[in-house]
Amino acid sequence: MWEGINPWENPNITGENRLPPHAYFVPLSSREVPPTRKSASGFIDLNGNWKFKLYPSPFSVPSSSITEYDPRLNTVSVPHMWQFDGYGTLQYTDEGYPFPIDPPNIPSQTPTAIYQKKFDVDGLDPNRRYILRFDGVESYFDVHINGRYVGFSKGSRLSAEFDITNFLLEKDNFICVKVLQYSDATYIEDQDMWWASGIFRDVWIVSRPEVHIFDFRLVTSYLASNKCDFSLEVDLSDHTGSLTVEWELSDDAKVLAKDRMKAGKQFRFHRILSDFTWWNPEKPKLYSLFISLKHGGETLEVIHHRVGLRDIRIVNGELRLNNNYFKMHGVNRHDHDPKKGRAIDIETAAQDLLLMKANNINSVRTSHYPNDPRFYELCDEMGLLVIAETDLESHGFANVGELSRITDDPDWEISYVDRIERHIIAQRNHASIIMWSLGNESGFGCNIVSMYKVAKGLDPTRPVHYEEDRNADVVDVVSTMYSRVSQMHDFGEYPHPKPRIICEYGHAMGNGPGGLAEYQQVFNKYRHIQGHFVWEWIDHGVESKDSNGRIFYKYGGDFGDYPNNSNFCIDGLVFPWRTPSPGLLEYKFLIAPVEFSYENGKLYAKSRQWFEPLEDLCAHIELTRNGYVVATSDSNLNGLQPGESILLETPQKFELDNDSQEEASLTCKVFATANTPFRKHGDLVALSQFPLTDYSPAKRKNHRRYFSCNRVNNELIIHSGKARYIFDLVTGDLTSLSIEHTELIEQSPKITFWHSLIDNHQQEFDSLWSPSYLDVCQESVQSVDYRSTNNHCTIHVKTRIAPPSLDFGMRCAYTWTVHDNGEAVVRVEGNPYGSYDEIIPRIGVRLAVPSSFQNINYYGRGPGENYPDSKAASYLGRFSTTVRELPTPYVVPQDNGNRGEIRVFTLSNEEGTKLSIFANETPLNVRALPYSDKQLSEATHMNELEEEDSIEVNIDAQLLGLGSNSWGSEVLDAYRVRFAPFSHTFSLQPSQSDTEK
Ligand code: IPT
Repeated sequence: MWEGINPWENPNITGENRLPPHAYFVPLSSREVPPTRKSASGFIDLNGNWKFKLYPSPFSVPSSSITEYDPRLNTVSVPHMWQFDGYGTLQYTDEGYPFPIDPPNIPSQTPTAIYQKKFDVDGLDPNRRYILRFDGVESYFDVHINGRYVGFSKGSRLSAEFDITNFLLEKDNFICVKVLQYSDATYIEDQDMWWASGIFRDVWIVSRPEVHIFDFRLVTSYLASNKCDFSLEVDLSDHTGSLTVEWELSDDAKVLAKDRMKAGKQFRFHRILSDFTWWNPEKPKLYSLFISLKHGGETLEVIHHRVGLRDIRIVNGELRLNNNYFKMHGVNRHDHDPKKGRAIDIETAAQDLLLMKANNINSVRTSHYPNDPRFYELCDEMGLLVIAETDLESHGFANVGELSRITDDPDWEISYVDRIERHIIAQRNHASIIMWSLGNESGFGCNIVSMYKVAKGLDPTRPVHYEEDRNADVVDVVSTMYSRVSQMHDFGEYPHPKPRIICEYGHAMGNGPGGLAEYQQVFNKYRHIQGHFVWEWIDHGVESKDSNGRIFYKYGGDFGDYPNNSNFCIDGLVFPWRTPSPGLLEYKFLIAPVEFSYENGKLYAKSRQWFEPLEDLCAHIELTRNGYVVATSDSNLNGLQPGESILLETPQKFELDNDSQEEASLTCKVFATANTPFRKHGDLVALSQFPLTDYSPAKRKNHRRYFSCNRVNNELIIHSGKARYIFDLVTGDLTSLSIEHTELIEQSPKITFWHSLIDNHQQEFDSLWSPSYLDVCQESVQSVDYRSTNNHCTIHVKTRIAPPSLDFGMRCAYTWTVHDNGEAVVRVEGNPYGSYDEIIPRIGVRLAVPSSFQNINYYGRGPGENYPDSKAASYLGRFSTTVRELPTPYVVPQDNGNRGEIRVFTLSNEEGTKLSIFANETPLNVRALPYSDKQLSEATHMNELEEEDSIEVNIDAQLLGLGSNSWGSEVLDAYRVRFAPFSHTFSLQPSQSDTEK
């Protein structure tokens, strides 16, 4: 042990007795055994139960912990993070360190855990080496076996191995691992995520022959479309004259290459392959490589690796895969499980990757640290391009205005370089990894330059990424974060000599992101932009149960943690329970492999794949008339080459009667026609719609009925057929709307500019809305008049809507016209006064109906939630749903559930009584939720929402887009709503099933 300085406060040493890094593989006894961890030679699984005790400080751990197994300690199940098991406290910060900045020192009171376990080594063989392997321990740990110190390691998300041969007994071995929550390494492990610690990935032992395969390295390069240069280097752990290395590259059909060589320590092989299939993300063809170590005829050891033959390089400032231009449609992914944090199991990680593929995503950035080594095998197999980032982020120094403090300090060079070295050496044989990333948000300085040099030395073949080398002076790819659409446009228009990506954008916090379509147009337009990665994949919510047994998800501050960044970690495209949010569906259809265009009556489908012809896809085109499908046609898309377009057959044309006020559109859907690992037959893969006519309001029944209008005291009672409207002539409110004694209105329509704040509008709230009290505007009625004839009655209500304490507001008017067909046309108007002319969340009305009106039928954009700047996953059609199904369960309650471009939205009860909301001059945005906007505003977690006795309906003529300004793009101008003069109408029509006939 290092004397004097605590090893956990010394960045000059990252480990002791840790074996040098090598490629990740599983040593096997022969080619016949399955190539899995469990069948590794001498495999001992040290996952599972360990004795555990948490101390407040490394200095309070008794020395007996290392020498004496204590069966009375609590049991935990490894891998785990102890804070998720109820020990210590979870804390969430985006960038702030949880302790005072004083590198390399950490608090003396750093929580420290003791893990103890007993294990046997059946058939302990003195002629073999026993290797103990940790795939991830956070942050510092030291290992002791049978009371003797083995070594220590840092680098939480990098694997560490120790040769423990000389420590082992056949029976009853005692291993003790001491883990510190923080160490000097914490200063460079400051990613935006939960502070949590423990042995969070697998722990296992394998045994190896005395001389064994220590490492191997393969490089595959493009020579011509059918020629690949394949080179393989194999290193043994020691020099030998008698051992043979033999290898074979094959698939089920044939052997592509094989060779053998005797004697030596390092073996180099080289082949030109022909008649093979290249690996790419669209067809991730893999071959099996077996490397055997032999002594005479006896096999000592075999390792197996799945090889993708592929070449990545930069040609004329462009990234090319197998000499092919491509774009990365990606996401940033953290390891997160709502019950286990970063101790996510590999099956769940695989589920993430399948879900990405199912949503047309072809790339993933492992933000901001290496994953379980098997993660890259899954990416090879499923076909995902990986930006493989190493475990480095010193973001907390930004809080003291010196982001680069240790990044530019040579005293930290060893620590920095160690992280890229161990990462690259472990993962460099994977086809899926097409770029290394030196880390995230650590400023710039000499240590980045050293990392780059080491990276290039270890792997000259792959480009290196690091976003904070802002102009790519050193690294190979120029990258930015959260650049706005206009800036991306400029980047595309005036290309940098190096290929460009945007490594983070589209901050998916809460409801959103909006504005992805505009980004995608720019990405698609410019060759120079080769990748875009949405921030981020999953919400980091922590699953909890309330006293009523309802599940909800906690975030920063919910554990009494302070300081914290609240729900800034709830910013994923998938919910913590791993189902897609509307944001993921939006992204899916923007990056779909098929793009439709409709010009001069001709419909084209274009393949947006980069490498392979389309396969197992069929276009299904629907001709709709007033939202009803009237004709369809199907076209096989198989065989369409990358970038190629075909003219599609469209459904038989029908004659549009120009006077009939009918709407027609072509809805283009692409369906999967076969089951694949990530798609089921019938899955919707791409979606577009082209209107064939202009907007026209939906038609309604126009039967004239019995009509009367009477004033009784301060009430105006209007009968129109079976419908009865009652207006209060003092307040101007519609106090009752009934049909055959069934009440339809619980709350009169009220002009509103507000809805429950969505996370992506927080900055507008802080800078504009909160100081203007826009959320607590008051309405004051100024006059109520009415006029009636024998077939209609008009009620005119003048009000003023304005915030308290300030002197601006809106002079408003409601004009109700109740007709003798039962319909009420409502016009709402407003004229602002005073100084406020900024953006606002909406202009519309809010009303409420009784909770029995659960059924919803609408003609508008569906089937899912959509907002003006997030509508790629929806199309104009007729849809049915219920009030209970309409809301989207955001972890932090906020406005949701909107359906745009509504022509008619009908709520009905079980008896068939209906209230229809019709659009007139322009289509509407409508949402109907089982709880009030007030509840949505006040609730901080999803379990707090309670269904109410009424259903609140927002009817908006104008609705602010979502944007992604919780950390990114403001709402684009086209989707802004201003506090400006307005005039809109909609209609209410009560009816009963039978009266419709
Ligand atoms: C950027 C970080 O790289 C990422 O980890 C995450 O924190 C994201 O922002 C916001 O959710 S950097 C930015 C916060 C300066």
